[in-house]
Amino acid sequence: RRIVVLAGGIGGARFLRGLKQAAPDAEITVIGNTGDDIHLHGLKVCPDLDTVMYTLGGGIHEEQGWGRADETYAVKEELAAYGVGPEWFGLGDRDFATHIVRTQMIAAGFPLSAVTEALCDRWRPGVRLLPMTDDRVETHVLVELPDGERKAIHFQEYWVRHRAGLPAHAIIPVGADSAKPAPGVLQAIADADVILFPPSNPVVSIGTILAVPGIREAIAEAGVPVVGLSPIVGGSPVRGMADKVLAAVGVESTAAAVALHYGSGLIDGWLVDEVDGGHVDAVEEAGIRCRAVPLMMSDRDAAAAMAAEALSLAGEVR
Ligand code: GDP
Ligand code: FO1
Ligand code: CA
Repeated sequence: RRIVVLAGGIGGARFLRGLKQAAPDAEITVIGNTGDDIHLHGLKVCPDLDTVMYTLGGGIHEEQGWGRADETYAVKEELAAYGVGPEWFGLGDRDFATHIVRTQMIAAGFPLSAVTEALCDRWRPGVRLLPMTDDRVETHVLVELPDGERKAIHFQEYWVRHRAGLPAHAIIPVGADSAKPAPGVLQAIADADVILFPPSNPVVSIGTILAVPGIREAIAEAGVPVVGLSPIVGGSPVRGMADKVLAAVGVESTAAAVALHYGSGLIDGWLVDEVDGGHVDAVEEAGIRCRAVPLMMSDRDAAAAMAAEALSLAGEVR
């Protein structure tokens, strides 16, 4: 069975770990968000691709959910001693090596998809990890500063530096409209038996992947079940500040509103958490098959049970 998963960082990675356990024989292709990517110290950093690669490859800092286990920050401290920031972004020593290899290969002419494959030769994530595009796409956020001025800042500055604490008026995936899906992306979608949207951020993770021309259309035309899982439980994100970016695109932070935001033209099935059982009817009325099941990825088994529910729902639609 061929499964395609659109993934951001933590929510996507932990779900994928469960999916691998629930469907050990499946051929899983992951289309990863690269809108979070940022250039720092001349290096290209791909937080979501790395989170998936490290989580599935056993190198992730488990509690933090991003970055490497057993990390140290000597390089960051030395840079700071030169007055070189940003001080608000924590690049660790072990992680730096990944960005050095990536940047070196890109400078040598390799596309990001080939670089990601090379990095995965070390980590062996057990899935085929494809960036959504080889082209440069950077999510920017139109924020309002305390003096009332509006300006667009990089998503990482909004998310990590300001903790999504500035009023956000728009989310702009800069470069997406002229980006092309990376090699293999459209083919994987066309060949899929099931397409899954893990409980990743609907706006800045899955929304950005869908903003690459051709990807949304390919999913709609694949003619296979598309099932998503809600990242919103009980009216709030399980982790992070997804409610802030949902508000910026005019979507309420409820499990039902996120399903309707994707819409019945895109998804056929939707899982909400048990506490959101009251939202099932609203989702079904919109033409999306919906079930309430436990959606907290407290451990690998819980994530695997969620993946099994998603595959079971996929078997019921279409
Ligand atoms: P990021 O790129 O690291 O922000 O990760 P993703 O975009 O893949 O996922 C972020 C989303 O995962 C957040 O909006 C969380 O609400 C959601 N999330 C994290 N852990 C869980 C969980 O255990 N259950 C559910 N349902 N959602 C989760
Ligand atoms: N998140 C933080 O909250 N603070 C950090 O200092 C930070 C550094 C960092 C370095 C590499 C990396 O791959 C991810 C990192 N993240 C950090 C997480 C990440 O940038 C964001 O949580 C996601 O991009 C949001 O989706
Ligand atoms: Ca992300």
